[in-house]
Amino acid sequence: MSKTILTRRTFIGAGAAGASSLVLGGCDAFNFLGDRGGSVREILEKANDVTYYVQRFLIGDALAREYAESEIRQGQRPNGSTDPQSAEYLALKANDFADYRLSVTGLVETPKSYSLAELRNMPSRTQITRHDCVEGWSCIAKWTGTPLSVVLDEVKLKPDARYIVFHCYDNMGSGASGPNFYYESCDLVDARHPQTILAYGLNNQTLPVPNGAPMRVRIERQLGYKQPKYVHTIEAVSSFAQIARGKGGYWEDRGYEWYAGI
Ligand SMILES: Nc1nc2c(c(=O)[nH]1)N[C@H]1C(S)=C(S)[C@@H](COP(=O)(O)O)O[C@H]1N2
Ligand SMILES: [Mo]
Repeated sequence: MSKTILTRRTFIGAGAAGASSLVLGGCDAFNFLGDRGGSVREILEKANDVTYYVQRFLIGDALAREYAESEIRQGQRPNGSTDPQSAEYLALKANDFADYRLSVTGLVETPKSYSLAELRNMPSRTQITRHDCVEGWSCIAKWTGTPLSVVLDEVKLKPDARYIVFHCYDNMGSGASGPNFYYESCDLVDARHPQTILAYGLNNQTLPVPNGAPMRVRIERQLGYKQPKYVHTIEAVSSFAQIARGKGGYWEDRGYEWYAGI
């Protein structure tokens, strides 16, 4: 038997390192550390692309680990926005989200909108997973929701759809160009992944406001900031160029990686 035992993680690490050194293998491969200009950013973005392709190739459709009920040790720690103040959100909350509708728009054959009751009556999936925030904490929690794939099958994506964008109710702060609402996105592999759900339940309860009521998305193979809360619209797009600053997410627009695979 082979004495070289590669775990999947070290294998991915080796693959990513090899591929990254191909990207950085030009004559200025070792200059970038001292580079103060935009090229560091470009190199990091290319590295993110490489991570994305290497992970997609090696991991494919693997499931994120699921846990036992007994491994849930505390409530899901609320982070980021925990109490959105937009007028629209406050009005919905005042009526216990009875008037909430999730809109599905963009590059779809049949745009649709769903009430919470409609979402709850569709097929559901419950999973106990670990949420990892870039800030260095994690939480195991039980999430219940409608698989995004079920909704995508109903609205039928057009052939040019490449990404799914999630638009949220919370304004992260207004700037010169107006409010900056939280948003996120994923590719179609993650969108159709069996653990990608439109979650309305947390730890056997209705999803509470601090964790994204009435609906937040779980994309279990990615980091915490890829789990949008307070989602009102799902939009199928061919590129992010026209959305906010064009990087595919609120934090991505501020330098975080778009592909945040765990
Ligand atoms: N709409 C919205 N979604 C969001 C955020 C946010 O500020 N607004 N924060 C993100 C981050 S950084 C994390 S770690 C998780 C926190 O989810 P939780 O509050 O349920 O723990 O939500 C993510 N989704
Ligand atoms: Mo986070």
